[in-house]
Amino acid sequence: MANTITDAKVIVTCPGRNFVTLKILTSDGVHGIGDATLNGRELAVASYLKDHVVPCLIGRDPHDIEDIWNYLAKGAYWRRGPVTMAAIGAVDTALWDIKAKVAGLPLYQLLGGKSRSGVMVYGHANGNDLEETVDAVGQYLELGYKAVRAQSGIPGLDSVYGVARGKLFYEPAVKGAVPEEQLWSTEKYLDFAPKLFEAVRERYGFGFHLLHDCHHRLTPIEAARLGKSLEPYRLFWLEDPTPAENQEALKLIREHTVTPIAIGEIFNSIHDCRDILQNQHCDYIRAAVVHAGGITQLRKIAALAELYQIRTGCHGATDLSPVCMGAALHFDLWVPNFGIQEYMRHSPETDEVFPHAYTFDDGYLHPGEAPGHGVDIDEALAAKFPYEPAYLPVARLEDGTLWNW
Ligand code: EZ4
Ligand code: CO
Repeated sequence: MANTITDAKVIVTCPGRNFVTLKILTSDGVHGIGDATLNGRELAVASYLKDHVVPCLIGRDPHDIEDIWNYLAKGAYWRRGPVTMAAIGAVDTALWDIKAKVAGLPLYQLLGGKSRSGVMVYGHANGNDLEETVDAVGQYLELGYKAVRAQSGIPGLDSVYGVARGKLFYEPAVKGAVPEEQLWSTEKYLDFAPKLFEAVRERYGFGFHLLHDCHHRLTPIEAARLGKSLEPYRLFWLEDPTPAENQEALKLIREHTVTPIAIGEIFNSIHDCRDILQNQHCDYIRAAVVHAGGITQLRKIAALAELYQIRTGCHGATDLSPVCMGAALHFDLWVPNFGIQEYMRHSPETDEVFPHAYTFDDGYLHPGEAPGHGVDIDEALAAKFPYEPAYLPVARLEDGTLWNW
């Protein structure tokens, strides 16, 4: 009898932070898993999967990945959007996992084999002030990282994106029934940022890649000014300089600075990327397996980017589960126009719930040689960590105006 999908389970677990995982079971006894986590909107994706997607999967051939993708993406009539695409991304990842397990091969072999021996990753250095952040960069270099992102507390601001609150593992979502509110000042930030990167290069030199995330906070002309002021420190990239709804903003930034631009972690469709890629308005595209509809769509995005020498730099924060990380590493090992992979270490509890084949060595991750994407879920352990409401913060300017977090 042909292999068919017999069941699919949606598992919500909170081993320190919330994750949504889809586990697809087949008549052959092979299962595949996919990440469906959408930070702060987890239960919406869980419902989308449970109530609207799983019933449509039962009885289908798990090998028909492209057809199932189109069935879910076009067949719903209501296209795109983060909830829909995270759900489709989870199905797609689980199906690629199944196909590779049935083939007895690590997923990267099905995509076209390896294009490199390891996946260069960047770590997140952060501190409450300039000194602490500069020290934190040094700690990552000691661990062997070839690339480090630096985010720092800013004089005059209480809490800033990217800075841990006394914890080893930075986690932007805050537990509670409603989002926390934080104050933001672009003036204070723009005054401080060049001093930070000057100090980092002065201390450690230029023998490693240095990255920074603006997290959608600036206006186009402010971003142009920042890019220009950071040119002497030769960043690998400046990420999300402006909110990406207005994609023309990148053109203005480009006219003023040669600091490379990375964008796309909140994109969920190839159509979000299309104009930016075709106009060469970024240097790195950050779309991720989970939020951009899985491997099936991500590789089309990468192929379009490749035409313009734009490279990939997949989002890899802690809210993207180890399942997404595993799948991303197979993609990264294969994709011809690979740039870099973000890597925020998960907590030990999360790593225990999601046993995985990927390993870190001297600044590079490797997806491992296990058949499939090499990541599984310990359901019994996952059940011990029930969902806890948590949200990304909301930002306001000092006069109370709502801003981009
Ligand atoms: O704030 O993933 O580059 N990384 C980031 C992340 C995002 C979170 C949001 O859920 O911008 O830290
Ligand atoms: Co970012």
